[in-house]
Amino acid sequence: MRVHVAIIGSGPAGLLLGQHLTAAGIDNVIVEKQSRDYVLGRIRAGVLEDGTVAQLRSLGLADRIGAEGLIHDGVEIASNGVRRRLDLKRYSGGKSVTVYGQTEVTRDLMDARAKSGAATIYEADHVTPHDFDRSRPRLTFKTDGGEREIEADFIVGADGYHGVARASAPAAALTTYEKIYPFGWLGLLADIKPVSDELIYVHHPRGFALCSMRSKTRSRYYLQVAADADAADWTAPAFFEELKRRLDPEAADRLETGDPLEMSVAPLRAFVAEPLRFGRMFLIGDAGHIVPPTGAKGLNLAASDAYYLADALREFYGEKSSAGLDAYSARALARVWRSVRFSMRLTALTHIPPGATPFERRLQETELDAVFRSDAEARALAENYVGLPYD
Ligand code: RFL
Ligand code: PHB
Repeated sequence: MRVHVAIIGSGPAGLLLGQHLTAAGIDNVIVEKQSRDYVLGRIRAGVLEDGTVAQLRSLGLADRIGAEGLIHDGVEIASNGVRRRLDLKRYSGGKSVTVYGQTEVTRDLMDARAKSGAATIYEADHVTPHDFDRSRPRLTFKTDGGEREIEADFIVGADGYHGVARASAPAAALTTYEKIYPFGWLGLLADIKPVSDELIYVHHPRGFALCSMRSKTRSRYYLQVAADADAADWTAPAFFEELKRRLDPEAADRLETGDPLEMSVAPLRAFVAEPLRFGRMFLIGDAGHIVPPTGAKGLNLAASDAYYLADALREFYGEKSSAGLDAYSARALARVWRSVRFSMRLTALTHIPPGATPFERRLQETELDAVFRSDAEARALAENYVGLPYD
């Protein structure tokens, strides 16, 4: 098999890139380690920036997100027992975010891909990129049918943080930057009415909490827990009790409880690989970078990477110019670092690190209070939260 572009990974990054390429007449194949159902079963992001939604719309995926996505013009921030609303729309020059689950984005993209006839190979083992330092790279892998090989002009690693693409890059060509946080997030998904119409980010001496949602009847809640916490040590009643303790009395009173559909712990880390190109192999999404989830940026960065790389590949095939491909890594990384900055800052403002002193907590409260006292502070937060422009 020979294609223009072979993509490793059918998460949002790989699927979005695949749709852009198919729309431009650039043939591509996606090779994925897991099954379709496994990929769809992963509960992850929930908040989409305007730019991400605009991409989905431009690919003809406006219907379901238009009908089911929840447009949020603000978020609530609770600190020192007081919950206040940040008007995102007002402070970002009229932008909003859309609450629409990553599982739904993935499903829409998979359905569109199936309709377009573009190939996806699921349950591929030992996927390995070869010869991306030469003019004819290859992907090899194993399926039920035996050993397979795909020749391509380019390979794209959209295979997440633990993927094979970045791991295959020559060590001497790769620089990585990493911070691992000494805490994680315990997430719970349940079919209960969200405690508030908008998201609540909670700063509390017992630790950060986040009340998010997937729909008007499905809630997604998170608690800051120790880095080595095990979801199996938690029960749903214990989760809700702890969440109530971190919420203000009015929200705590309103909190509905219910049986969890999912409970899991996610570690918090920031990670950036530089560059995002190794010869004829490119990295997009979590394969190249991870941000702590506090800023809701991971999926949105996967989307901006996919957009930049699709742009560059269209230029390559359409105008026979490599300029876009040559610029891809720097262009994508500039936006990545800005989101790393924002996500780490919001994490530092809202989480209680082990051993934090009362002094540090009061300072966090004062910082969060400043958001509601200064238009400049409010604007800085809102502009980043709704999503920085694509340069
Ligand atoms: P994914 O989604 O990890 O997909 C990678 C795909 O590659 C496959 N794969 C392989 N395939 C073939 N061969 C191999 N050797 C392979 N190794 C891996 C995997 O099976 C998988 O299908 O990466 P992608 O596409 O880059 O997408 C990134 C996003 O998933 C991620 O950034 C977000 O989920 C992060 N994130 C959030 N982002 C947001 O923008 N907004 C949010 O509200 C938000 N909340 C979150 C989050 C991440 C979380 N966790 C669990 C870390 C909340 C949480 C709790
Ligand atoms: C989510 O709904 O999963 C979510 C929302 C906002 C975040 C992180 C995760 O900052």
